[in-house]
Amino acid sequence: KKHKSAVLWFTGLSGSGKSSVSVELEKRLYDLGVHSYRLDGDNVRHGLNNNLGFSQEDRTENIRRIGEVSKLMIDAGIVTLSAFISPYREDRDKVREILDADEFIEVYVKCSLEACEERDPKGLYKKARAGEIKGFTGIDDPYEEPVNPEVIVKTDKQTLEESVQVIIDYLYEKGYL
Ligand code: GGZ
Repeated sequence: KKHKSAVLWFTGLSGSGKSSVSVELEKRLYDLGVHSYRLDGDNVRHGLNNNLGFSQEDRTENIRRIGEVSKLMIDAGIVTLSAFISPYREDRDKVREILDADEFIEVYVKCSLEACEERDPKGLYKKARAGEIKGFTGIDDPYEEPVNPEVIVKTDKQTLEESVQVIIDYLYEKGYL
């Protein structure tokens, strides 16, 4: 299947649905015969980036390395799905800058803090509120919303299927698929 490779850069709060949306999108791409690969905390923060924590410096370095890995994957012809909070606009923009203009598709996984906190799948918000985790994004650490993301999915207002379809539609409309 012919496609144009790029990175779909998912950004959003913890619990916003970055993983769920990217996992479901990965399945859809597989069914379309498109070679894709998902980068997330499980395969990056536990390996390549296992020396990094959650200070501003470490988050910045986390995103820089993931950007470089994404660039390599794109060069290998793979549609790359990167799902990290990536809370700093400047860090995301730097990834955009090392890629060709049409290789960086910023997908803002938008979800209110209230809804993320309500979901709290790992109990991390509860811990952050209790002061057991310091510097938790959205609680006592910043999240800078994208200004002009290529795609916005609203996971507190759409179903998972609807969110994925919005992205698939974008990819067809812009000629990636
Ligand atoms: C935010 C944290 C923190 C702090 C641990 N702040 O919901 P999760 O668990 O699975 O996703 C979060 C993940 C964030 O890692 P990223 O690599 O995406 O972050 S960044 O892009 O900012 O570098 C959360 C968990 O790690 N986690 N401590 N303090 N999220």
